[in-house]
Amino acid sequence: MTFKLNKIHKAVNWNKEDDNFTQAFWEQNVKQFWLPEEISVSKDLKNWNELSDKEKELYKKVLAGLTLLDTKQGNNGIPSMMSLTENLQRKAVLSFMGTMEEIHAKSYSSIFTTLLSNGEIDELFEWIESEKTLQRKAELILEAYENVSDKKSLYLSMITSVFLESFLFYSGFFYPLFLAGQGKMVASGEIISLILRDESLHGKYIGLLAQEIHSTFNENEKKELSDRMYIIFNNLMENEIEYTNLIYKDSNLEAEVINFLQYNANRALENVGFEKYYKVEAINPIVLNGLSIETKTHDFFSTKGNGYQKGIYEELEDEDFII
Ligand code: MN3
Ligand code: MN3
Repeated sequence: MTFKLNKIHKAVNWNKEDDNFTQAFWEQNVKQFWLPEEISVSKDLKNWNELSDKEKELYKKVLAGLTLLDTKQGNNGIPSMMSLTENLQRKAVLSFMGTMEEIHAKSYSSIFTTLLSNGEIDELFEWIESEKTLQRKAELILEAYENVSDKKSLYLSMITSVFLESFLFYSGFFYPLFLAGQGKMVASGEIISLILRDESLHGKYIGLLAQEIHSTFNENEKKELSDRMYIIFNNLMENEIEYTNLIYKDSNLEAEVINFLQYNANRALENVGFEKYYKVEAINPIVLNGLSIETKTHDFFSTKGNGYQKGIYEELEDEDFII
């Protein structure tokens, strides 16, 4: 059979390093692998029944909002970035991260199925579809993810991904961290901590890829892209504040959550090589404690929750990612 090849098809070769950080990220991602089935959420049932209706309502809603974000990240964000990434080791890291997004999305359902009735779960998923600030957030993100056709749009898609993972998630993470820090809903809080640990790795990796692309643009292009980045940033923040004020109303926590969002928005900008944007107040120490990798489970990176230890993992440090 004669056959004309359209191009040369390459196979991924892990025997040499394509760059000096991707293999380290692969290893760390794989070490962090976890499944929701490893954490027994039923321990939270007693606690759950002691929460007020308003507290339950808020808890359900933050997890529902997070479910939508992880769904979009797994189904749209990662695939769109993968499609324009040429390097095969990098594609593999992104693919693994995409799988983790699906595991994150599924882990919220494992919390719901333990705590809620089928009717309540259906209602919650209907709420996701009817809540305008959530739907708008998804649209703003998809606008970047679905229009990836060249280097500039790939860059903006990566920036948006870092905003989602290092900033938008935190309006949702706040409340589980706040409760777990007071000894409430601790098992569900462990799931959130595992997700947060993954997102922090993802934000760093995609931030590095974005910075590498950024370095290839000329000054005019950099200016144009930074203007477009801040438009995306401000649109997302404006919507996030509206969302936060809505779901956290009656909790008296709105201002603290918005401050926490701004703190994480600064970290997201740093991940992509930009200066901090907000001057923030001190973060609630209960929540900050949940964020810290050194505290909570003593060695945050070596355990999978209180009393659960699958393997001995090396602690992830910023120095691991100096390129
Ligand atoms: Mn995720
Ligand atoms: Mn992620």
